[in-house]
Amino acid sequence: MEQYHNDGFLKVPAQDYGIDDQLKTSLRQYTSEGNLLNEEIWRRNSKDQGTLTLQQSYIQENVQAYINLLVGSGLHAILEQVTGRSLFLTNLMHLVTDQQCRTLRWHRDSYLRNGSWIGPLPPPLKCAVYLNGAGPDSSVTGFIRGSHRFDPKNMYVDLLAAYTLFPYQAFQSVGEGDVVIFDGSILHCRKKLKSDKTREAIIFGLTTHTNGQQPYREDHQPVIDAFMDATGIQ
Ligand SMILES: O=C(O)CCC(=O)C(=O)O
Repeated sequence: MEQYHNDGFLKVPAQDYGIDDQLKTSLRQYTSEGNLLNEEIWRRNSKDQGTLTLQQSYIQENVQAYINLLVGSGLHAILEQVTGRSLFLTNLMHLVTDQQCRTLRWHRDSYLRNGSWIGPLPPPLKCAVYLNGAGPDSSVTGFIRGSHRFDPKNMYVDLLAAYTLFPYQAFQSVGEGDVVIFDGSILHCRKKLKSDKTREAIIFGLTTHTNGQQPYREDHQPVIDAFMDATGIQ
């Protein structure tokens, strides 16, 4: 718990929660090469530097597998224990990063500028499940350790810090099914792929109050409903 609060991110190894081969197979049922080329199923998201993104209708078709991953596996309970907060699902993305994707530069999901908050408020908690592992050469999410505790409230100082604070940069290696949870107000990035191994990840967004789910309801209602049913929250 202390490490998460100090660093702003924490790795949870696959063996610490209940992900098994059956669940992995179910989650990867649309990831064949043929399907990845089918724009009905996977679409390149220009805002996310060309990352292949599974369309929401397929996430909804397989919603129980995603909820089993988050809730049934015990992962959600670990997230609450580590952060010391109640956490409510807002959205989820299933992403494949390949050679065509560009670098997603250093950014924070939520930050204060000129007295106004930009991005979700309160800042989200993100939970990335790396289905086929990742590392410094295969587009693992990178962080500036501890930067969630330091917001200079100035875009230029922030970016300068991100590109110069090398000792604080963290690009870890993660295995199949390993999870990294991170505070959405931390400086984070995703570098261009430098190997032939594509990266496949599911990223859950969570908030600390059910009010925070409101802006996501239009696009993610079935996923939010399934999460609320599985956790027994009214
Ligand atoms: O795909 C990644 O590793 C980065 C994701 C990201 O920036 C985010 O979820 O806010």
